[in-house]
Amino acid sequence: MSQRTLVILKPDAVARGLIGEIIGRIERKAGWTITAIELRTLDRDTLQTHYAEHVGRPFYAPLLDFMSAAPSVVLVVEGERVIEGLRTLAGPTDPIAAAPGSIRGDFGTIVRENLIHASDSEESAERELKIFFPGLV
Ligand code: RTP
Ligand code: MG
Repeated sequence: MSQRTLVILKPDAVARGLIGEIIGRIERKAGWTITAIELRTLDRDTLQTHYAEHVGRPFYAPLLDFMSAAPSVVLVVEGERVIEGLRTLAGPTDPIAAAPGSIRGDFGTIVRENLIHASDSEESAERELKIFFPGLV
């Protein structure tokens, strides 16, 4: 089943010079295509909408500070079961719990600065793609 997902290479990935490495891993996966890509500093309004599910959690304010402080790379990736596949490629939220071979497992440091966001379900992908790429049909 071909799907579309929203991926964000977070400010730590850009600052550490890891975007080529991460994009390379996505490109090497057979059958997946990057159909949009942009370097973008995310504003707080956009991030509040994106992270609405986390309002009130203790990590919410520092997460918004981190995500708005420097440029990210936002991408649309299309392909076979790409939503589940990108979550697998990223690894679990906490880099210490993430297995080597996953992006977070190989390069992650602390839980907030975990390099990559990928939509976690079809519903999230649909919602998030509209937030970051409203012109997409
Ligand atoms: P994401 O939404 O960024 O793809 O990551 P995720 O689903 O694996 O994690 P989620 O639970 O949705 O959390 C969103 C982001 O918030 C930061 N976070 N910090 N305890 C903490 O300090 C903490 N917990 C989460 C991470 O940047 C996480 O990716
Ligand atoms: Mg999430």
